[in-house]
Amino acid sequence: MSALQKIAEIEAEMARTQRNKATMGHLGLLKARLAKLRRELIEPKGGGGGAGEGFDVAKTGDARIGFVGFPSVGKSTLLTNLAGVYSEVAAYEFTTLTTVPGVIRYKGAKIQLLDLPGIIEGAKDGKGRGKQVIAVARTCGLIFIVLDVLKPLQHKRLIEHELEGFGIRLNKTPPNIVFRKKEKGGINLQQMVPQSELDADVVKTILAEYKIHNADITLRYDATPEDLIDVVEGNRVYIPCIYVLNKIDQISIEELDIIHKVPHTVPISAHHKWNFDDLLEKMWEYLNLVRIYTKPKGQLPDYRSPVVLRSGNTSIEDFCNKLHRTIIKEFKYAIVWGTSVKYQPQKVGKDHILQDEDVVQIVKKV
Ligand SMILES: Nc1nc2c(ncn2[C@@H]2O[C@H](COP(=O)(O)OP(=O)(O)OP(=O)(O)O)[C@@H](O)[C@H]2O)c(=O)[nH]1
Ligand SMILES: [Mg+2]
Repeated sequence: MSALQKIAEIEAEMARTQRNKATMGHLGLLKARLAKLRRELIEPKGGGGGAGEGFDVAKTGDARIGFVGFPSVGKSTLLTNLAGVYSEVAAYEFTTLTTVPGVIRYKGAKIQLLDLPGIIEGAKDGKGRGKQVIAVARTCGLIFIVLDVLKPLQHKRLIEHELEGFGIRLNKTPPNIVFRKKEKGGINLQQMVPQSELDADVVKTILAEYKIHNADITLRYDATPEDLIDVVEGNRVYIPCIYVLNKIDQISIEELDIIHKVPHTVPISAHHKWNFDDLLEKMWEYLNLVRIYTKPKGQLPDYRSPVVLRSGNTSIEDFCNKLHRTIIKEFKYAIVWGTSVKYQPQKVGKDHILQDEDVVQIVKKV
């Protein structure tokens, strides 16, 4: 039986199984088996050809955004009208057959936009070219899920499901679960809060499926079996996501009002270039980038071309490495102006954490 058939079988069994206390353990086991089979599909055994082969393009700029959606929702129209790059637009489906990159400059940062081919249902299980598309999406700092406003919610769920199946977690933070494998001592489960699903038996069943019989696990919130499986699998990527609701020229103001309230969404018309300002602003917010201005000694700061860092990687050392990899070797201290320091300016070491729009002058050893 192929992995795909096995997946279908397990999904059918899960659908048949009633959810109650008695079946919790069995369902947990099925979920773990499903996760393992999905991983097999993503990383085929025997090496040769990464999943994204042929679809990925060179990374450029400070961040990368992938456009994911069903065919004909307007991804190529959006790229063309936002970045001024030509990507073929047509009324038929699967117009775009490979990744088309574009670049925009926003607030001094260079942002790479990737127009990806349309995906179809079942991509996560290896159907169509969706597998390659989603593999590229995994490498993005932000995902735009582009939806046709006339069928947004149904499509939204399907695409989320596809991305989830590929180990992508949207607008989520990694589960706050401590998981440590050990040599011996059995399964030691600590529940800091009452658990509605993960009792000791369910946890043991799931871990046994991974042949893990000795481990410390701490659950600090009411976690789900899926959360535990994510932590055990360990290869999940957590990516922010904006739902871009396209073609709003086709609906009424009243309908727009309702749609506007869905979290993480921006309604636009790619064709008419409506509401691009909002989209760019939200994009900037979700990318969570930090701009640092350099100040050569005795000169004014260079406000035109900031060094752009990702939040979470904004130490002076990260800043130096982004400038040039040898700088850190000659580094003595840095002088910083801005919100990250108490005194203006202040002398700091390489571990100091910078904030957006700080000004930095590096002093080298002589
Ligand atoms: N009414 C309306 N039509 C649009 C809008 N944006 C795109 N379209 C139309 O939708 C159709 C599909 O647009 P594309 O940009 O090719 O869609 P796509 O998502 O790239 O499609 P694939 O490459 O096949 O995945 C074209 O006929 C576009 O003119 C919009 O804002 N309003
Ligand atoms: Mg297209």
